[in-house]
Amino acid sequence: MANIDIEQRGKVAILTLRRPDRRNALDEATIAEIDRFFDRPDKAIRAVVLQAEGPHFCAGLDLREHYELNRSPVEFMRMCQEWHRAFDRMQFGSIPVISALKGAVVGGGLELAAATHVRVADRSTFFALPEGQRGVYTGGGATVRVARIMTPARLIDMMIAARTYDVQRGFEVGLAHEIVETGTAETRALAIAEAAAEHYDLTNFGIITGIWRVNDMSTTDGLYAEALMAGMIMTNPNLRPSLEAFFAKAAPRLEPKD
Ligand code: 1HE
Repeated sequence: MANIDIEQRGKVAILTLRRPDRRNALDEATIAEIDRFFDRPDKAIRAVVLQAEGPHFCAGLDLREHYELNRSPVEFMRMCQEWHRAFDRMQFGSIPVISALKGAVVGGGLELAAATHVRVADRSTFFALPEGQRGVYTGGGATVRVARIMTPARLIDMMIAARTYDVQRGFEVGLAHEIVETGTAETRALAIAEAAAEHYDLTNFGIITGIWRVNDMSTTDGLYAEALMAGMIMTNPNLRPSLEAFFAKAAPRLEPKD
């Protein structure tokens, strides 16, 4: 792929956005590459790291391409649907995706990050939706995904009051799940991905495909769906060795850590 580098390391695929000259802005080709990867990932892949070249994670929609294509409303709406399809495949694809954030995570870059399941951010990270200031509008799912993470009220405030959140503020509202020293987000994301790749695949399936969907349902439907998923997972024969390790006090101890 031209815009995304894909490296497979055991059960983990490392996807690297590689348009640093444009601050990894998302053009049509990059979205198509993301879509293609998440449409049919290799069966051996059990977790993904999403990272970026250069000092910034992603500057959002490629504004130059947008300017040059001079899209009609329908063309732009179709483009948004392509973004939604690619990001949905990532969010609901049953494989954990760990993003390594740094520098700008803005506009469509924040929309991309919001479709990942674990967000590790180094201290250089900042989050913004400069849509109000630039007279543009989110089209890659922020009004749904980012709103759900940090509340619709904060999303509106961020866009109207043109706020840029530093990494600490982003962490406090759920945009980042962990803050690490500058330059180390990729290493930490890889460690999380390698551990997640060892989870039972059915458990990861339930976590990734189930939890957001259940939260779109009524209480009754959600609890029913949870019981169905739990019935599949909790009766899986693979669970028995894990419980036996716990009884033998051979399982990792739960203790507070990041
Ligand atoms: C770009 C883009 C881009 C940089 N599209 N080319 N997103 C934005 O409004 C963010 C726009 N970008 C920025 O605010 C800044 O570039 C950054 C804060 C991300 C980085 O600043 P800096 O000083 O490191 O870089 P720079 O000098 O601003 O940019 C370097 C080059 O990248 C420059 O090109 P050059 O030819 O002059 O070297 C920039 O033009 C280019 N560049 N960002 C195209 N986004 C589905 S809708 C989603 C809604 C949106 O995402 S709207 C976009 C929001």
